[in-house]
Amino acid sequence: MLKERIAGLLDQRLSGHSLPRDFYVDEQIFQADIEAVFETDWLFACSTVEIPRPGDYLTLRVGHNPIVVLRNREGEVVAFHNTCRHRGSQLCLKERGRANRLVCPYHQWVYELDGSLINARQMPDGFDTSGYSLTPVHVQVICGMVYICLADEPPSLERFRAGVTPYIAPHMPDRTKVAFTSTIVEEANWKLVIENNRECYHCAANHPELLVSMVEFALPDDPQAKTQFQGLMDRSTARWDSLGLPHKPADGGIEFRCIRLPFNENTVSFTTDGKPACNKLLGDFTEQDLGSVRMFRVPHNWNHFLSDHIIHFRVLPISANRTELRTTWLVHEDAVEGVDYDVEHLTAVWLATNSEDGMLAENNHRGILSRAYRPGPYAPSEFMLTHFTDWYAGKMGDYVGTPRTAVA
Ligand code: 3BY
Ligand code: FES
Ligand code: FE
Repeated sequence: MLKERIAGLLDQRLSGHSLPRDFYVDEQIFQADIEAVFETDWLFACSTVEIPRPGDYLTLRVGHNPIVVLRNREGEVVAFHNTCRHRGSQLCLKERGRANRLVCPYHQWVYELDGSLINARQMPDGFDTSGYSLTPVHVQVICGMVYICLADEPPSLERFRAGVTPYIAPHMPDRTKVAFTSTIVEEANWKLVIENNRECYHCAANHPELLVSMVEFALPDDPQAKTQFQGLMDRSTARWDSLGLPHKPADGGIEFRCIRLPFNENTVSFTTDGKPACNKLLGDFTEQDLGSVRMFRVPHNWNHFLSDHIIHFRVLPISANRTELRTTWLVHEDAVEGVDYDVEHLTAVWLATNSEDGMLAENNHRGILSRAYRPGPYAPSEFMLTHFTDWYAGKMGDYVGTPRTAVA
C-alpha cells in the first residue's frame, strides 16, 4: 500500500519542481526515506580527529538505529550497531566518550574495541561468546571524513573518493583538531534542510553575516559571476593554478559536488569581518586567501575547506518534521585557542547562518502543510535542488520497485 502510494506520488512529480507534499510531511514516507536512503547509502558520521585515540568513540542515530563509531586498538576507525547482543540495550550512551572496553550499562556484558564479546558474567559454563560480537557497520575514511553505511552491500564510494581527494588533501585534515561543535534541531523535514543548503537564492535577504565573505554564485560560468565577479574569478583562479590547487567543478553528477570558489574582495575567511579565523594555516599553506572548497555529497552532508579551518555539516532525520544539524569546526592541530584563534570569531558566521537557515526551513515546512501547497518551479540558480530531488526520486523509485532513471 505504502509503496503503491509512493509510486503514485513519483508519477505526479515534475522534475525541476519541489516535491509533492507527502514527501515532506508524511510519517510513513519518512520511514520509507530511512529505509530507502539512510539505510542504503554512505553517510557522513564525523571527522577522524573527533576520535583521535584508541577507545575514543562517537555515537549517532540513523533513523531508529543507534550507531557507535570508534577507534580500535590498531588505530583504525570502525563502527558497530550500538545495541548489546544480550537483550539489545543501547551500549554507549554519551554522544562522545572514551572507553577501554565497551561495557553494557544493563547487565555488564563486555566487548573489545573490535566488537568481540569478551565477558558475559553469570552466563552458564560453556557459553560461546564468539557468536555474540557486535554487528559491524561498513566504514570508509576519505580525507579525514568518516563515512558509514548500514547496507549489507554498500555502493561504491570510489568515484567520490577520486573526485574530492585532490581538492581536500592539500588542507591536510588529519593534522587538525576540533575547535567547536554545535548541534541544533530544526522543526522541518530533512529534505527541506538539504534543499535550503543547496541554493543561495535565499542568501541576499537572509544571510548578512555569510555574505560579508561568501560570493552568491555557485558556478564559475554563472551569468551573475560573469558580470559582477569576472575580475575576482580571474585573479583567484590564476593564483590557485599557480599553487596547484584544483578549483573547477569536479564531475560528481548528482552524487556529489566539489568546487573551489573565491571569497568576496578583501575577505579571506567565513568571519563577521572577513578577516582570518585562525592565524595558523592548515597543511603547508602560506597564503591566507584560498577561497573555500565547497563539497557535498548526497544524501545529507556539506563541508567547507578553507586555508585556516574546515567545517563539516551533518544532517540526521529525526522524524518527518524534525531534523538534527551538527556542525564541526576544525583548526590546525597546533593552533592555540585565545592565541591563534578565538572560538567566537571562528564560529559566529555559521552559527548565525545555521540559525537563519533553520528558521527558513521551518517556515518552508509549515507552509507546505497548507492545503494550498502545490509543488513550485525551481529557479535556474536552484539547479542543485533539481539534482537532489531527481536523485531522491531515483532512490524512492528503486525502493518501491519502479525504478526511475536519474541523470548520472
Ligand atoms: O555553501 C553553502 O554551504 C551553501 C551554498 C549556498 C547556500 N549555502 C550557504
Ligand atoms: Fe546488555 Fe544485558 S542488554 S548486558
Ligand atoms: Fe542559507
